[in-house]
Amino acid sequence: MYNIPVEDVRNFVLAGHSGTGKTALTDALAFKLGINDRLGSSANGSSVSDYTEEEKNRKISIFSATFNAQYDAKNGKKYNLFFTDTPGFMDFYGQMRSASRVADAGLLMIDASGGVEVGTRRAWKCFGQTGLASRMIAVTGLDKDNTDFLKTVEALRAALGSECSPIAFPTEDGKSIVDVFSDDIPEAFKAAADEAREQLMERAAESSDELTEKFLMGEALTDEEVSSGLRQAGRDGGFIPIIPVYPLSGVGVDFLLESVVRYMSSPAERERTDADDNVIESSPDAPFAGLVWRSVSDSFVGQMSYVRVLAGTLKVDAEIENSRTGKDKVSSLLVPCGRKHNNIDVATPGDIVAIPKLKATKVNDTLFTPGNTLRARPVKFPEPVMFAAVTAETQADEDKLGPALQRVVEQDPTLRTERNTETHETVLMGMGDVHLDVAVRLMKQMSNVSVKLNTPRIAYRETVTAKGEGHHRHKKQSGGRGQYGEVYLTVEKLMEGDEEWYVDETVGGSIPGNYIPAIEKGLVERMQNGAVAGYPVVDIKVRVYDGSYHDVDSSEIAFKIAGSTALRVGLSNAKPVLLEPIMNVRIFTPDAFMGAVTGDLNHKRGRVLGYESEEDMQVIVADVPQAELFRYAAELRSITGGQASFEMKFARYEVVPSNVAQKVIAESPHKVRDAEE
Ligand SMILES: Nc1nc2c(ncn2[C@@H]2O[C@H](COP(=O)(O)OP(=O)(O)OP(=O)(O)O)[C@@H](O)[C@H]2O)c(=O)[nH]1
Ligand SMILES: [Mg+2]
Repeated sequence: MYNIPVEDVRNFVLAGHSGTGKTALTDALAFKLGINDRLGSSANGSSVSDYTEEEKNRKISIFSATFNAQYDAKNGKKYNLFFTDTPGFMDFYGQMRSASRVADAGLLMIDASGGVEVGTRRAWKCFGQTGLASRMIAVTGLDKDNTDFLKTVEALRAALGSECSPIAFPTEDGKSIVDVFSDDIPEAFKAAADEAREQLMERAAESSDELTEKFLMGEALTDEEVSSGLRQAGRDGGFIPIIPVYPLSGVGVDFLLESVVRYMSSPAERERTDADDNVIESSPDAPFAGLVWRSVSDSFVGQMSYVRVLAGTLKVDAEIENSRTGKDKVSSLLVPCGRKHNNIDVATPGDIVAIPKLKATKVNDTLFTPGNTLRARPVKFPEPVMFAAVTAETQADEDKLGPALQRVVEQDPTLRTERNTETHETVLMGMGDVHLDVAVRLMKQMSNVSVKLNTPRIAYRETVTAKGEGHHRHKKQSGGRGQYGEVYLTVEKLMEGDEEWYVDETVGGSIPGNYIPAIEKGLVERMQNGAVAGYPVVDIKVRVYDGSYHDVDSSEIAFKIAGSTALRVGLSNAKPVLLEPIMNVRIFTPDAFMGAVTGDLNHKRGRVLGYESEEDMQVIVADVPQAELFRYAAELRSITGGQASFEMKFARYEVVPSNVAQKVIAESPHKVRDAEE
C-alpha cells in the first residue's frame, strides 16, 4: 500500500482480561504513531478506540477497533502496522475471536495487580485456536501498589509455559524500562536478567543448525543472529517475549513497537490454510482473496465490510466476486484508524481494509478476483447462550422491530434473533446480560426503536400416557336446518416409527365417507389446543371407530365439531401430560467449582449424564429443562466468577413433573376451548 513489502507488515491483535490496559495501550500507540495528536483516554471518553457511546458510558470496550500506521523502526526500515484492540469482557468474546483470526500475531495484556485471570487464559486459548503465528505479552499496572514484575513473570510462566521470557525490566521509579541485553540492569533484576539472557541465547541458538553449532562451540552470537534466531523461535512457539509497559505515561511503548517488528511474524511468515486445507500463498502477485470478518452499519456511509487481505492485491475500482452473492465492485478502499478511515488505492496481504457499500456482504464471506477458487476458513463464533423475548414498547416500535433487529444482528455474529412460531415470540439470543442490553441500546440508537426484554415463554407441548375413549354428539336441531354429527374415538400414544396418526375404523357406513376428512380437520384443530393447558398435542394416535349421522342435518362442519370435541374428551381420559424441551448442556468449569455447579444443576432439575475433561477444564454433561436455562449464562458466571462457560443444544421433549406442571397450567396463556365456543 505504501510500497511496503509483505515481509514488513505486522498485523497483531491486543487481547486479555477486561481492564488490563488494552485500550490504554492502543491510545498510547495511536499517539506515538501519529494517528492521534494527543493521548486519548477511555477514562475521560477521549479514547480513539472506545469511541462509541456505549463504550464511553460503560468504560469497557465492546467492539474491536483496528488501526493502521507506518512505523519507522530503529533498523531504518518502514513497517506497515495493523493492530486491533479487542474487548476483554466475556460477553464480547466473539470480537476477540474474529480479530485474532485476521491477525498474524497476538499481544496478550496482563495487569500485574490482577495476575493471570480468566480473561488471560481465554485470550491465550483463543490465540491458539485461531492459529496465531507468534505471541507477545505486555505487563501493565506496574505503577500500582503491591505489584511485582518478577512475580507476574513467574505467574505467567507457571500458567502459560516456560517459553515466556522477559526481554526488558522496569526501573524502580517506573520512568523507563531496560533491555535484558543492556549493561544497566537494575540491581533487583540482575539475577533474573542473567537467567533470561541465557534462555534467550539458547532459544536463538536452537532456531537453526548453524547457530546451534556456533553456540555449542562457545562462540558468541551476533545481535543480528540473536534477533533473527528469536524471531524464528517465536514463530515456532519456543519463545514468547514478556515486556513491561506503562500505557498511561507511554514508558515502554517504543520498546514494544521495536519488539513488534523484531519478534512478531509477518503475514508471509504465518502459514494459513483455506477452507479446503490448501496453503494460502501470502503474495501480492497471487489472485486476490480476502475474508470479511466484521460488518458495521454506519449511519453516514451505510454498510462497511472489514476485510483481511489473505492473498493478492486489491485495487480500488476492482471487480470482485463474493461466493455467496456474486459479482461486486470495490468503489472505494479504506484503511481503518479506529472511527476514522483513510482512502487508499491498493491493499496487499496482511492488510485490513474497509470497503463501503458492498452488496449484501456478511461476516465470513470470501471476496475474491473472479475465477479464484480460494475460500477463506470462516471465523468460528461461539453459540449464543442467553435468551430473551423482545417486545416493542409501542405500536410504532413494533412496526420497525424486524428491520431494527436485523440491523444489530447483522453486525454481530454472536447475536441472533428467531421467531418462535409456537410461542409467537421474537427471541433475541446473545452471550450474556450485558450483550443483550447493549443490543437493545443499539436498536434505540441505530433505528430509534424501543424494546423490552422478558423471559421467553416455553414451547410446552402435550401428549397422552394411556388409552382414552372420546365421544361427542353435536346436535342442534331447533328451528331451520339443524346440525348433527356423532363421533366415537380412542386416543393413545403414537408408537415410535408409526407415521399414521389418524385411522378411520368405522364400519357399515356409520359415518359416510365424505365426512371423514371433516373429522380429521376437527382433530387437527384440536391438536393445536390440548386438554391440559391448551398447548399443542403431539405423538398421539386417534382411531375413529363409530358414529352416527342424520340424512338432512349432518354437515362437514357438524362432524368437524364432533371430532374436535370427541378428541378433547378422549385426551382428558388418556392421562394427558405436559411436555417441556430438555437441553443437553456441556459445562466447562475449573475443578474447584465442580461441587457448586453440580449443586446448582440439582436445583435446576438437571440430570448429570457424565463427566469429561478437556485441557485444564472439567466438563459436566447434563440434561436440563430449557425453562431453567434462559439466564444460566449469567448465573453460571456468578457461581464461578466467570471461570466457567457452557454450550447447549436441544435434546428432546420430556414430561413435566406434576408439581411443576401445576404452575405451568396456572400460568398458561392458552385456554382449553371447545370448537362450538
Ligand atoms: N494505574 C494504571 N492504570 C491503567 C493502566 N493501564 C490502564 N489503566 C487504566 O485502567 C482502566 C482500564 O483500562 P482499559 O485500557 O480501558 O482496559 P481494557 O483492557 O481495554 O479493558 P476492556 O476493554 O474492558 O477489555 C482505564 O481507566 C485505564 O486508564 C496501568 O498500567 N496503570
Ligand atoms: Mg478496552
